[in-house]
Amino acid sequence: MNEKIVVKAEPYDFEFEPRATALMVIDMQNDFLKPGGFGEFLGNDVSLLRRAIEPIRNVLSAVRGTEIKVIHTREGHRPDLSDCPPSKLRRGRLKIRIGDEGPMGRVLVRGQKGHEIIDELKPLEGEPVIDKPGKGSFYATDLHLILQNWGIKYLVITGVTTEVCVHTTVREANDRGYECLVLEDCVASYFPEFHEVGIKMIKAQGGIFGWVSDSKRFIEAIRGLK
Ligand code: TIU
Repeated sequence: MNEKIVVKAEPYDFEFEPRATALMVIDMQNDFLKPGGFGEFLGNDVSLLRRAIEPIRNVLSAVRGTEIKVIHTREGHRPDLSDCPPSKLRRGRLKIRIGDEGPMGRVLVRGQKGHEIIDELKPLEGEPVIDKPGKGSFYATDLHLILQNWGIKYLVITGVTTEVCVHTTVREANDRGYECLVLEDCVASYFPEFHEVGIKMIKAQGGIFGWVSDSKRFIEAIRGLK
């Protein structure tokens, strides 16, 4: 479908072509959402992120079967940690660090239980999963190449955490010319005040980084695509 769809959003309506749009689900991994993972070892209450799960599930089921593409990301490292900057390893003076053995296997290491996407949001066949060593989804990954090959111009952004991996990804995407729509109830932070301000920062100044809407308004807008 070449027609544009309009979603109610701030700072003003977001218009997009479904065939040039990808839904991104960022870092919905056990390591960030479950006790005994990296998020908890950083000193956080991981239960605060669970509020995003159901809205993301609803958006995924509305999008699957339409022309809108789905792409997932995971933050983590090679088992030999050769792609983990020493600064990231040292940061926080943690008792259990990246690469150490924890209740869900080695922390933030690819192939381990903690690194996997949570059961509720498992990717389907044909939905690429981007493994990223940093906070941004574009840094040191083939995300941009995949999006270019697909002809993507618009990104609908969900995942965790609002002010860390979501924000970094939105900033990277914005500088690369993508139009980003962040669904407020589909992103979450360990710090509710950072979430609130992070969302405000995206849509301030005429949408300096992009647009903000929510799962209900987005699902309403794409009703009829299937
Ligand atoms: N995915 C992501 O946001 N990684 C983080 O480390 N987030 C924190 O908020 N710590």
